[in-house]
Amino acid sequence: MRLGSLLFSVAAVASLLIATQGCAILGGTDSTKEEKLCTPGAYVFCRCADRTPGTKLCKEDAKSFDACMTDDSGECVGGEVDDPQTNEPIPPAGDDDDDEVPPGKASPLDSCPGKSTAVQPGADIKLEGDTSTATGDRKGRQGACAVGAGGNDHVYRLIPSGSGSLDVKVQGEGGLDPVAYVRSTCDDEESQVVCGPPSGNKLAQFKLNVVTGKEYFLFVDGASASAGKYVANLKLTTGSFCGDGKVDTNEACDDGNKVEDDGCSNDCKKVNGNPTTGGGCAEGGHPVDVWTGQTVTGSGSTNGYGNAWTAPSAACDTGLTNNYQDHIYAVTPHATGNLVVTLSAPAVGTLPNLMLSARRTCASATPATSNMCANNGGVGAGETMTFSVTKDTKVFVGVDGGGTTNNKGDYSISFRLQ
Ligand SMILES: [Ca+2]
Ligand SMILES: [Ca+2]
Ligand SMILES: [Ca+2]
Ligand SMILES: [Ca+2]
Repeated sequence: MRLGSLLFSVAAVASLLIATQGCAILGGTDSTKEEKLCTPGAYVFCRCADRTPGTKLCKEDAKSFDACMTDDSGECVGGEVDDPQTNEPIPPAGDDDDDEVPPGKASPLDSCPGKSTAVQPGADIKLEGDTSTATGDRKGRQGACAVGAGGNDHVYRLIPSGSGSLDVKVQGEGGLDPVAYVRSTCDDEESQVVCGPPSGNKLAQFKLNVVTGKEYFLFVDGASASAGKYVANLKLTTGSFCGDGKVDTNEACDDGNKVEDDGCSNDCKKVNGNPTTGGGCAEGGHPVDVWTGQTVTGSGSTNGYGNAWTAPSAACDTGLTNNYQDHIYAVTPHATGNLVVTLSAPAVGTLPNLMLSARRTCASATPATSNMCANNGGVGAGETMTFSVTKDTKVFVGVDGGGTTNNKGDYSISFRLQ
């Protein structure tokens, strides 16, 4: 109410000034500027056509939003309408006092997607509740958190506005012996990503790497059907990690997932597998990042790809047409030096008669020099090539068929920058 009376009581000039600034920030009257509307991953206020207040998530582009959602009935009925509060940031949970649920209304804590909770880096977030009045019963996946079966629980929909390590501590009081777990999909037990098991001192805790803009569903549950009051403390410390989708120092790759052998391993160190990006220049090549003194290993196969390089290298295969299938790597060296690429036998079976070649431009073999090629051995023999690379300038490496027969198949490869 204080804001309302302020707006109506101050001088008209001041009101006009506030309004004008508001428009400039939102880009409403000055569409020539690329203004940021919001902080990616943060929640802002919105209002539904039926006047219910809601929240919506700012997307990566800082200009658009997910659908406006209400706490208790999901997506707005009839869409969203403008309101003086629209696009105002929502403070982190625990700062406001509107946690109380009107009589007769179900609490968002009791069902998926849970109570929307902004998680801002560096903020101490305190979530207090009592599961003895909860109505939903979920449990952790097989393992330490499966003891949540039978005890009612609360669910929070966490939206981090930074990437980094999220520290979660849930302290039980009275009868509650807490377990806490996080899922990536609220109503899918199998999507659990971390478990804070019960402990002797009624403290369930864990750390979890989170990515800005993604949603995480935190369950505060009771072991052995216990229920009661709890205090959950959350703190997000920003930082880079394997799985944040960005290649950091000493990472060979980072595809942001937890799938092995899809072209980037879970530890971000190996490039095993045959991703679609290895099929040719149009997809940009299978990404590999190399750092001084480090060797990146990979396993792969040319079986699943087409013949992207018909003349792999002018130096290697002068003027000849090459019909063999190939796998193209896009290698980013993080220092100027020499790149050593080695092809060797696969884990199972014999290395086919394959060759290595490299290009400075993916689509053209012309500028390649003679050392950007290795085609010396036959079936079972490895190949090695060493050539100069420039810091942050991509080079393309093709594993291709060599010789005169049907040359394709499985191999191991390594990239070393020295
Ligand atoms: Ca439960
Ligand atoms: Ca990373
Ligand atoms: Ca992966
Ligand atoms: Ca080829």
